[in-house]
Amino acid sequence: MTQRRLWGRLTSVNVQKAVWGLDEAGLAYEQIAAGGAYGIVADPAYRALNPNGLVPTLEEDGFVLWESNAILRYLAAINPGLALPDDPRARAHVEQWLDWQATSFTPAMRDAFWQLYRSSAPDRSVIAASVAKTEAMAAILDAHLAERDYVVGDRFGITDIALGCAAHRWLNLPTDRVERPALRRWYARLAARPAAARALGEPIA
Ligand SMILES: N[C@@H](CCC(=O)N[C@@H](CS)C(=O)NCC(=O)O)C(=O)O
Repeated sequence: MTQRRLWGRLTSVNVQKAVWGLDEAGLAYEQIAAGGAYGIVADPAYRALNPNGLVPTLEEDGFVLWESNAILRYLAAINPGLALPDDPRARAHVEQWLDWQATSFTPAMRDAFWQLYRSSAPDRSVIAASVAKTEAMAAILDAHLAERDYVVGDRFGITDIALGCAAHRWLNLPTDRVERPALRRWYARLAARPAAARALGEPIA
């Protein structure tokens, strides 16, 4: 039987993605809390697995994989329930939204998150600038979701996991937000999935 381990603390948005993917795929795994207050990520043994010293890292027998969206793509490749669309254009849309999550949506809220949770003297102007950037991203996602139930195609997939975890952080950030009805409906649809319980049941920090 495959020995599967996921390294990472559940309060990490990137670990939440991997946990949700594994739970959707119905795969058994041992989760080892690492990163943040749990440490471990600076240990030479962990660095040998993941030289970035970041979480998550997936280990399956001798196979090691880091980068949360790469982990989601891998889980899609080995699990028919999460399979990527065969059609090249639909697949390109999966890639587009995964990249957008990693390079646009999540980075936009990073400064607000760090000021609110990690700074002893939060800078209101930095928070406001980050919130304004994230509102622009949330407006894009809300407009996209006004026309559909899931991010790509007509069924749940790994783009919903990646963006759902980012939305979990955004919707729980202790700040004012513009109400986005389609984004809210989609997030509620995702949160109702039994396999989302661990990932979306966590506090965001
Ligand atoms: N691009 C990486 C980013 C990983 C990352 O930045 N992880 C953060 C937590 S969200 C981390 O490990 N921070 C250090 C720590 O938790 O000790 C991914 O998507 O997996």
